[in-house]
Amino acid sequence: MAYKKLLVYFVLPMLLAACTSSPPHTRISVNNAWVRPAEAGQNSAVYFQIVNEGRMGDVLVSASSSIATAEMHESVERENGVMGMSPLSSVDVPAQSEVEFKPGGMHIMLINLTQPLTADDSIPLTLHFEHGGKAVFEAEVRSLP
Ligand SMILES: [Cu+2]
Repeated sequence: MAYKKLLVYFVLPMLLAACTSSPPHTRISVNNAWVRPAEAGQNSAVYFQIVNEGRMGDVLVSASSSIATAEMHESVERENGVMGMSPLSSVDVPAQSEVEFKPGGMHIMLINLTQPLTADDSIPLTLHFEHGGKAVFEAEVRSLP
């Protein structure tokens, strides 16, 4: 009798937890993605917000695109006041937070586009996270400032 109670109260909940807690450590979504228009052979920049509604932080480790080389960049002001860009090796996305990629800040640089980006088109992009796997989304081509 005591053994059966133990099974119900301890072993079953543990089994259920093991089944339901598999992959999603993090709940990541990518919103409002847009990319600047550009000609084939040129570069462009992608902007978006990453929202992590999960209880665990995650780390953006890379980006990839089927139509260009994709790098994570941050715009920085150099000592002489000229704006430049630095590559980022990773970007922290803490639990319950929103991280914004925006003009003048972080962006995904698309280098040497294999096709032109024309207003109202959209292009696929993939972000790779340390824990949450990858997020695949579309960025709309927009000529915003
Ligand atoms: Cu850049």
